[in-house]
Amino acid sequence: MSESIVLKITIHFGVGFGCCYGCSSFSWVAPEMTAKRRIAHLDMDAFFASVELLRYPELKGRAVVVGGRRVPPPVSGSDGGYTYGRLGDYVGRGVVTTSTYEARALGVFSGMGLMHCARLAPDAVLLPTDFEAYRHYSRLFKQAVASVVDVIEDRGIDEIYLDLTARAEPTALLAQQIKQAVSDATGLTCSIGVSPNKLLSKICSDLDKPDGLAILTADDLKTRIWPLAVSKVNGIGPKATAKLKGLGIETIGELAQASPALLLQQFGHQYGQWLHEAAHGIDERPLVTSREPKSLSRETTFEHNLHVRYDKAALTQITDELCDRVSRDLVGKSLLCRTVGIKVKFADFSVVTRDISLPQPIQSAQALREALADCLRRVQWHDRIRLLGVRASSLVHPGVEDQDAAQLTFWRET
Ligand code: TTP
Ligand code: MG
Ligand code: MG
Repeated sequence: MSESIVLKITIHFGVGFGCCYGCSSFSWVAPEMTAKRRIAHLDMDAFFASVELLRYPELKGRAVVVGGRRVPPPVSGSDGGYTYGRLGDYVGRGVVTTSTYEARALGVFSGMGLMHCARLAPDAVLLPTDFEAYRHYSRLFKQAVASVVDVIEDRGIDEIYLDLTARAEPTALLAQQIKQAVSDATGLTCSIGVSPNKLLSKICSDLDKPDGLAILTADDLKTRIWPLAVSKVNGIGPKATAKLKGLGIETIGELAQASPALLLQQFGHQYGQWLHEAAHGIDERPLVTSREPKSLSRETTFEHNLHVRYDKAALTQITDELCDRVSRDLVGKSLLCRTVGIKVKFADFSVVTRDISLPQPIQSAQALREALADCLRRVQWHDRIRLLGVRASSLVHPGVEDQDAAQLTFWRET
């Protein structure tokens, strides 16, 4: 880059950035699940509803639904007892945030409209949400687990990943210790799945709920995982599930048998590869226990100020190189970006930035260049240029964006 004198690399960090996708080397030939790690996924059972039952223990064993927007709390009587709201009396557009397993037996699940559920389970108790209480119990259970295990990835209000690889204890014993610690600290139950990686452990923690423990070895993949629906894989959201169904693929086993060429053609290189690996139980992502970047950027200050028209060739070369570098940074960190931005500093030291948010996350230099072209068109070139920068933000790990987006949408609705 002859024209530039300073190349600045900026990485902005944020705490606790989601989950990570370790860029496992991909092979189309006989991929195999490796068994060298012991990763656990712990998920609290009917979390919000279970916290409510701690407050109203007499509701234990009953169908209880938590949700809605303006649901009144139970009314306490002079005898110290409570009068609870009845789901059948609910009128409004609210949705179920969660429900007890007794309510699930009647067909009431997270995300369903409360009025629809009122017809399924009219006598169920309806309680309002109390996020402060859920956050309190979330902190308590995480502290309890941290007293037993020290490698923990926080994955949200009611779930964590644990790395048990270095522990000497047998898996079942260790898992029981963790469950006991959670129960002692909170009075709540949780379910744990243990397998060689995060992808399978996340599926496993759901296999034996509530109060479950599922331990999966590489040999169990075909018998316990392949019969499950593809939507059980974290990262195969409703859109991908529907598209796979259109291709005649409904179970994880069918996905594993699907031709890799077909997956690449239908879902693109990156997601197609990931689908194939996921179905074969391959996932080398490490636990993310530290800070992760929020954005990556590269910028260049020129030796001489450049003119947008007369120095077009040099400017094109510089932006191409910046895109190459940002792309390499993304690849190196196993990240994709949903937003691409340009920074232009003019000779008069004024700074202009423009960004574009993309429908699909990208990583390649070519895709960055195309996004950047859109940003550049929106810059008013009022002076010679002193500096150019390229920034990638809204960073995501491949394969997880579908479900996380769905979850976020729902959080906003409740
Ligand atoms: P989940 O762990 O998905 O569900 P759960 O703990 O209620 O039940 P399970 O025993 O099957 O794990 O979610 C944890 C909490 O997050 C849940 O209690 C309520 C809340 N939640 C939402 O707000 N929106 C959602 O879409 C879901 C699924 C859960
Ligand atoms: Mg849960
Ligand atoms: Mg959960």
